[in-house]
Amino acid sequence: IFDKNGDGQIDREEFAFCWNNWIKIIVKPVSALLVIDVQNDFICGTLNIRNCSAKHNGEDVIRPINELLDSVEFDAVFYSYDWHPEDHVSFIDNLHLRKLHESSPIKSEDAKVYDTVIFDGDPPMTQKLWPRHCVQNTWGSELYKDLKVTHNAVKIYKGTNPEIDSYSAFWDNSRLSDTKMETQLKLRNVTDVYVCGIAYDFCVGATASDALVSGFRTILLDDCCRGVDLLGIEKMKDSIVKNNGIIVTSDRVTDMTK
Ligand code: VGL
Ligand code: ZN
Repeated sequence: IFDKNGDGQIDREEFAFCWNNWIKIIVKPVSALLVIDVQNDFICGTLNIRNCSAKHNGEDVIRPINELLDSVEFDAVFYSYDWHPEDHVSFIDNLHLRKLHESSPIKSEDAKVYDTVIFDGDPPMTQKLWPRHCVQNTWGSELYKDLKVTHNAVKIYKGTNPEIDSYSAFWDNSRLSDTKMETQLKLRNVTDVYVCGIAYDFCVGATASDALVSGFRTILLDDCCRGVDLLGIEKMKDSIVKNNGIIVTSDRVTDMTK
């Protein structure tokens, strides 16, 4: 089935047949779609990714994600929220609240948005500085209005500790506390996670990486992601593939289940 014509392509129709009649029955995949941080601030608010170097439009993820939700029956759908308190460490306008470590490459008075600094602490902590975004219970942290939210939605909140940033929807960046994402996935016997959302090179990539570490079959939906920096996106994709993740466009998922 896998390469009948010797052209590196699989026979789609035959694969779909085998998938539905054999593979699914033997492997018993339980699927979850992880929709990462599809929130106002990243699409049209204070951290609008259009202002970042890749010049991506976050709104582009809405149509393919909604199509996926309409055509594929995921066993679970998770929506993560970047969910920061007012005094969060990642906000550039909170820089005056904390002390930088002497090894920080950039001093407080010179720091600009998107710079990386090192905060004082034990151990000292590297942090990229972002505009104030996704403050808890504000418009900016709400999901974008056109995104479909399913009846079986599980909501995951991250970045709630003012002192620690959290890109991954599983763990904070210092790996001190988890969000219950893994617990909630395991509770539902999920084996396969499909990951999409914003920002590809930050929260989406970090979530996919952690999903692989936790042993989930991990499928990144390339056309359902938008990011900050083109080189960052390429590096993130390389790292996901090196760690046995799969990157496909969403039509590969919708086709297979028709
Ligand atoms: C994110 C930057 C800061 C993201 C969150 O969701 O990718 N990026 N906080
Ligand atoms: Zn954030």
